[in-house]
Amino acid sequence: MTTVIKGGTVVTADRSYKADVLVENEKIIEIGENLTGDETLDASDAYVIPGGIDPHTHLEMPFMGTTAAETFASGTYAAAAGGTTMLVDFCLPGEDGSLKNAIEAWDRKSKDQICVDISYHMAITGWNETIFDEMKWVVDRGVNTFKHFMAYKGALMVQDDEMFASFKRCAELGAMPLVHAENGDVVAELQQKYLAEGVTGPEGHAYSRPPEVEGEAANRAIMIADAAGVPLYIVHVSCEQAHEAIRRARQKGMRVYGEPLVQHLTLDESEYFDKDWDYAARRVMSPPFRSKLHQDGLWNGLIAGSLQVVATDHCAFSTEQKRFGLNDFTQIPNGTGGLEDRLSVLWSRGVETGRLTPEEFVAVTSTNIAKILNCYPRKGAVAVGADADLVVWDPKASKTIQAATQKSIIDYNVFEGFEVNGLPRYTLSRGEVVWSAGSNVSPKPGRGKFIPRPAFPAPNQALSKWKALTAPRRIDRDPLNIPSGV
Ligand code: DUC
Ligand code: ZN
Ligand code: ZN
Ligand code: ZN
Repeated sequence: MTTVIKGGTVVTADRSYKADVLVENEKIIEIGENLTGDETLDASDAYVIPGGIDPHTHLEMPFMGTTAAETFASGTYAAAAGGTTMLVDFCLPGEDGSLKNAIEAWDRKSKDQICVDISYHMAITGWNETIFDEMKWVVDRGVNTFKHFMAYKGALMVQDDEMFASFKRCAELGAMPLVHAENGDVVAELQQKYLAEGVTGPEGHAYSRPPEVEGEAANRAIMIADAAGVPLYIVHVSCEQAHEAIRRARQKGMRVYGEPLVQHLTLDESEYFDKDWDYAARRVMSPPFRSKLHQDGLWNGLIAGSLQVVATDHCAFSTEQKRFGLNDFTQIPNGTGGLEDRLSVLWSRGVETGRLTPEEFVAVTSTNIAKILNCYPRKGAVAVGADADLVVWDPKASKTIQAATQKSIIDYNVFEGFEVNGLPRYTLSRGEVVWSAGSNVSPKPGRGKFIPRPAFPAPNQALSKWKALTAPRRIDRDPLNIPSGV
């Protein structure tokens, strides 16, 4: 069975051109003019883009005494409805601390529920020899990224020595560390200060996590990565202090990546002040929303290339769960959603406003992260041989975002009331239509696959030029040994 996507404009990270796209056996088999297939999908007046990749989600993750309410089933269906065909979810070790058990637990939870493809990042929340050993098992299992929380003191936070040890291990294994950059010690002290002053509401969350704590941690992580000789990916960059650290590091030849969230690009700190409690608490996430000045900086970073990826950190809690923190903002489960709306909000606020070109939109929502995470061009590409994860993107379709009509099972939406233009007409996951506007396609839970991402084929290079001259080169990996498939 072949499917042809007909009459559209293909948009890649490089260029746009009129072409039909032919799909068979989950892959793109031809791109050209006047193609025919057994089944035809109409792409006239629309763009054909690679399916969105959201590299930052927390589905059903146990966190802050509860569990994120978005399930693998609802989260992946919401993703498909919004044009996202792959998620990278954070796998968190349980009480036994085992990375292997954590991956197996995530497999068990996700396997029968996912309707688009997923991959994992593994969280490192402590340090010992078992973790050192298990990291190799994790990489061999197809997870080449390890996340480190520099905040959440007393829970997930790692110390600098632990982070340095883990970063060095990443370098050995051809893996890449990720960091949540906030100085957890300073945050913990500021939280106590505001509580002692009687600030108990959601605004205390924003006060206790100022941009300085993020900038300090970003700088520290960059320097530790440099010392360990490993690239670094900084998640949810929300402020100029962190952005500036990334910009400077990149300018010095360090391989450092920055990921702003669509929430930070479009919502600001006024969401926390003079609002009713539920409204503000639903928007409590870390880092908090910032001022317009920081927001402009993030947009500029996407344009300049100092920030490469737009994600969501989808970690969604119900209003009832948010109320655990009714008398104490430090107990409000941290997290917001965005999975379903990332593409349409970014298109409306980014492309329609003239800030981003359609090609840049494709780069920051799909292609760049596929390259950074080593799954390109299987994912993130409209190219012969790539997985047929494709979206027929209708730039004229519009809607008002409403929790009442979303696929996400959360009882609110932080973008409620946003008027957006640009919606998927069809979403295809490995050639299968998993979303079709106006008709009720519901993809089969469990049809999604786990996508292994092998260790980085090129040697991990020391970040600073000085060390690159003297550091031993990895010789156990052939840089031309490209993984099979595409
Ligand atoms: N920030 C959040 O808001 N939620 C999940 C984890 C995180 O770092
Ligand atoms: Zn050992
Ligand atoms: Zn985080
Ligand atoms: Zn996160």
